[in-house]
Amino acid sequence: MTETLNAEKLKEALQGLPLGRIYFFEETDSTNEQGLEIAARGAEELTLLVAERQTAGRGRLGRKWVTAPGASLAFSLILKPSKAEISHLSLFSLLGGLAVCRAIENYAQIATQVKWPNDVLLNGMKTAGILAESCWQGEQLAGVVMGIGINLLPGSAPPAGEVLYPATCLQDHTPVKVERLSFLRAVLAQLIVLRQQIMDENFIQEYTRRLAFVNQPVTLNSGQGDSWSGVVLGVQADGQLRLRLADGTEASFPIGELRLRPEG
Ligand code: BT5
Repeated sequence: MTETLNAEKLKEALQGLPLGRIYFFEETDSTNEQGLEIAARGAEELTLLVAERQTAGRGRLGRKWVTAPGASLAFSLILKPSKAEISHLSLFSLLGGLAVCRAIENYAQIATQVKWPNDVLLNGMKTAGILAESCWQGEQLAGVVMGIGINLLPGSAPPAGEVLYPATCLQDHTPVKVERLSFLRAVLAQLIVLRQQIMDENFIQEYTRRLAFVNQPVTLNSGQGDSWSGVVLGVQADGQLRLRLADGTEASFPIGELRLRPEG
């Protein structure tokens, strides 16, 4: 029996977290789309948008994100970075992935990995994806909309033919009974705590400890047909991925328009 979400249950489950306004949608196009609109109108810090169904859930580079009502979590959190945080904006992309990793580890006592920049893997399969989008008004950053989609319960991971990379759901990896609302609370609590550490050295170290494919060959593809192959060395302080290329040189790649694939 899947538990349905509603605004009251959400508010109750998230009580005590320092959130701004909470929006619940039975159905919407995309919580990120709605979040960008709300951010543009001037949102409260840590405004949360949660949807049971998304008709136009999106990933990076215009890709689609699939949400299974009753079994997934799809939400967006509006963060309003301070001046100091704005100089570390690229790390906001990594923040969501790391928060989901930590939440899974605490909730289910299992190991996680991040596929750069921010896909969360369980046993080599994708269980969560993050889409961080900035809302600019001229020179001013009105907010970062951190969209998170997580496959939690059976039936939430799309079948192999529908995804670019094997997908899984958390419940398939743990005997702990996964419950969507308590898991949502766990992720948000981690996000709020980790955000305070985003400018500490330890933040990128913690991320690197979970980095998938270290010392393994991967290919990075841009949306425009360029690709680079190399062995993963790690990530830099600003979140860029470091590869050793075939000619022996090292190169770093910014978070953004690149997609990583393991080779073989
Ligand atoms: C992501 O993009 O992984 C970011 C996904 C962010 C989704 C959240 S849900 C709440 C908020 N509102 C939104 O509209 N979006 C955010 P990317 O790395 O580009 O991966 C997209 C690819 O993942 C797709 O092309 C599919 O191959 C695959 N995919 C789609 N749905 C999936 C799922 N439920 N589980 C695993 N893989 C999936």
